[in-house]
Amino acid sequence: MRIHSFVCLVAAIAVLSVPSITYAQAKPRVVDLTGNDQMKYNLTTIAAKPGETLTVRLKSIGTLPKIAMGHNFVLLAKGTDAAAFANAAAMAGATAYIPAAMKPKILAMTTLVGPGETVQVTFKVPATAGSYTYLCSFPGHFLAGMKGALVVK
Ligand SMILES: [Cu+2]
Repeated sequence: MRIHSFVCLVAAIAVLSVPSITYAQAKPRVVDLTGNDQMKYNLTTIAAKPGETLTVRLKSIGTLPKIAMGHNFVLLAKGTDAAAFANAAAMAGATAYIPAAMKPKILAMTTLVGPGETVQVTFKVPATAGSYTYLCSFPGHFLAGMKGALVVK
């Protein structure tokens, strides 16, 4: 019994003294995206490498309240009908303008931001080259041009 306790103690010390693990992987590349009261992003194209880890940081630089001028970043799977997504999103106020039925089409997304707020999402860029639409799903914003393309190559 005493030997068992001693072994446990040694094991516990061994676990506690393991240095914190450091990862060789580089930090995600950060892309700063803004949204304004004119329903526009500052970037309509984001270039990326296949499979890279990207952090999209979205800041609302407008002054209108979130309930009237919320913004988000929603990246859609290749081949998704962005207009249909935006239409469905406009009806999905109860779920912060994210249509539940179309969630499988979303590759990455942030929550909604209001004036001065910043949110971010970190995700793995698709391995397949091509153009992936991102948009703000707040009602009317896609139609007003709040969209862009993640160009993977
Ligand atoms: Cu918006």
